[in-house]
Amino acid sequence: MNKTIVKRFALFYTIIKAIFSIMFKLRKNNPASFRFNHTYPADLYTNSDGFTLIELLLAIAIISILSTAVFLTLNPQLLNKKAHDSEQTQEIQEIAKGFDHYLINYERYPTSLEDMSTGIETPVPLPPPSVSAALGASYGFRSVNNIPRTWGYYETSNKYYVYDAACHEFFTTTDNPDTDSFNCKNYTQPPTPPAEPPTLYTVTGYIDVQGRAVDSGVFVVYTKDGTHFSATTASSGKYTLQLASGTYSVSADKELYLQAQTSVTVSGNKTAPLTLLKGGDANGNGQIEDDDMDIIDAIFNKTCASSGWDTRADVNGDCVVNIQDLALAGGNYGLSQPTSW
Ligand SMILES: [Ca+2]
Ligand SMILES: [Ca+2]
Repeated sequence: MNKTIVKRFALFYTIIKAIFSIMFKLRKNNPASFRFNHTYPADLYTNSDGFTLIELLLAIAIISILSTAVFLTLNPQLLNKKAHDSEQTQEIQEIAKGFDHYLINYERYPTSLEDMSTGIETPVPLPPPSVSAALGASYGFRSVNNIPRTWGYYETSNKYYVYDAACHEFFTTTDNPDTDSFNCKNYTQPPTPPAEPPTLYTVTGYIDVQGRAVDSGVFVVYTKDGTHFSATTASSGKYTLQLASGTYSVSADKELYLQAQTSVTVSGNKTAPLTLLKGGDANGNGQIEDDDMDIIDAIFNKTCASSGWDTRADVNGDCVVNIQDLALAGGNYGLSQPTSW
């Protein structure tokens, strides 16, 4: 029981005791002063074995006044509410212990009903269908004062404690969720530790550009999970990338050449397989056909200094369109991209 209440009862008892003590003394010293009517027969008020009627009435009146005062002071409604809040707080603390266990075991607070069911040492029972229906769903979104919240629940003493996963806040479904909400500041989700950076491996590869002594300018792209990693070849045709382990789809592109594709699995430092880019796609449409042959034919034997020069016809990039360009395109005639690696 509340200490203040005990003190008040003790005070109340002391006052009553003092009143009776005074009454006894007064009566003993001057019995006549406590008699209401001196015309009463002597045996009605001279009896010294007990109290007279007026004494009892006086005592009852004083007790009533004091009782009312004490009753009003104690305010049973407020006491009931305090007891109710105390009970809720105790239960919440029990739940909180469960959450602390969860934190210790999983290094985070639960964020869903499943988490709560599996993470708290005492399994959380599922609510009866009537409660599920009242709440709207087993868990999910619920509007509290038009504010949507995610929530779970915890059943105890036939009450359902709603757990707001968004701010890790508890409140009861039987009370006003806002006025009886419990501050969740002690349940702030710890920040997610930064992910360990993946180990990177050096991937080296070479691209051979058909018909050219210098193999630079090939755009190589490794793609995994929608993320692209690219490099451009040096004059030797070499490219280097730093990549995490995994399987990548790989493409190599160069103007006038057909795109080559393959896939490469990285699990350590490695050299990717060599490929040969096949040339002759003068019009850049991804296949080598009559149109490309016509573009080469149109300026056959011209150099890059000639009037009417067309870079598209110089497949091997040596500043002259001759039999070598025609042979490259002719040799690849009919191919289309992507070519195999
Ligand atoms: Ca073409
Ligand atoms: Ca050429």
